[in-house]
Amino acid sequence: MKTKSGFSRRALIAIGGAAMLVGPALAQAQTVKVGLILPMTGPFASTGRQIEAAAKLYIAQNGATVAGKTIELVIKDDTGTPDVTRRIAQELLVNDKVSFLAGFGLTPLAFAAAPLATQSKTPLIVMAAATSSITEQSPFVVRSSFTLPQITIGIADWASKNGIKKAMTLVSDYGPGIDAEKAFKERLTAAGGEVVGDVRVPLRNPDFSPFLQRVSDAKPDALFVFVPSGAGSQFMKQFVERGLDKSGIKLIATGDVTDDDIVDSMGDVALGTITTHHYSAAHPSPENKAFVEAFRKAANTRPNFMAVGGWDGMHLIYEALKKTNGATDGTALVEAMKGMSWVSPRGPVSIDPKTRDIVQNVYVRKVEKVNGELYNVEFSTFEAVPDPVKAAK
Ligand code: VNL
Repeated sequence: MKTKSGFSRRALIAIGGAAMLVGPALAQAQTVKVGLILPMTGPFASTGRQIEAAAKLYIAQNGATVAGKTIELVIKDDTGTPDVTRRIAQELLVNDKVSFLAGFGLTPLAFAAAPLATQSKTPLIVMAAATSSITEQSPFVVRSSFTLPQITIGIADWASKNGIKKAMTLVSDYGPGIDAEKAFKERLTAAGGEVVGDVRVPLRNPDFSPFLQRVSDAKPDALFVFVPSGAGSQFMKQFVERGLDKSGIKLIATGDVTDDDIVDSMGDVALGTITTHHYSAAHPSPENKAFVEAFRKAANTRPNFMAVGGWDGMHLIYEALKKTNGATDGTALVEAMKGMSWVSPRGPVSIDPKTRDIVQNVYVRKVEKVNGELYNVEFSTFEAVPDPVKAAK
């Protein structure tokens, strides 16, 4: 029996059935999932909040569709615990079938997930963690944050050019701190300076005061500090409690210490602190002004360097998908990211095709008051700096 359309009823039922089978499969293929694993609770929750807000803002501003695919963020809280990161990454790969793993607030978390990226051939975008060796843990790791050696050599250069002969170092006792300590020491020593004392403090709940007493007694020209994003407030409080702000010992640091998220709440004791870093909310470019304004509207706070890592990580994902015409083969996506360059809110950046690390400007900054708020005001630039550890290999 023929229907009005000329097809037999049976044929129509067959076509309908096929459409029902193909329909959901097609709809699913149109969605590309990004598994965003972040510390949303615990001591590093500010990192998670900043990256989440930036990734959502990127999608809001650029649209959820790229190369015919709909981007869907699947956000998971790893609480900053490596075992949790690994389990979540596994679930995202197996159950959610994500095409990208992204986030990674701290070095041990990136290390925990990297083997899974290799096994599953999934791009893993490191938006925060900054130990040099992370990109060597898997050929599928691409980094949109920075490395500690990359930003530390600049402050060592600034120190030796500004009359600092004897310095002490204070770092968190894990990957990025050890990277920072080594880079600072090597660079200052090569320029004829000397590190006369070094200390490593625990990552969690550090008590800086016993060490700060030693610094006060030794009276070096400068104290160089690295602590991760968020921990700078506690450091600055104890620095003042020990009277070190009035000791004549110059405080120099990586920009992690005077993080935009907390610098204003540190108060005037932070004024004059010299740091080097790849991002300041006060970076004077039109791209950054637009970014800061939109971020403030969306998240009701100032973006910090974690936010910019999240923003540029999403940019990498979008641009790689454009290059593959929406194909989600992991190897092709990583290849597409290699050598990519763009203008970030932080300034011009590119992905080193050999190391998959980000090449970027490193700025020397001073904490100053701008319109009544404390900011890291940039006053000189080292251009297009690669990760120096891998550049030397
Ligand atoms: C790391 C490096 C984490 C720098 C940070 O903040 C940071 C890391 C949470 O690699 O663990 O500012």
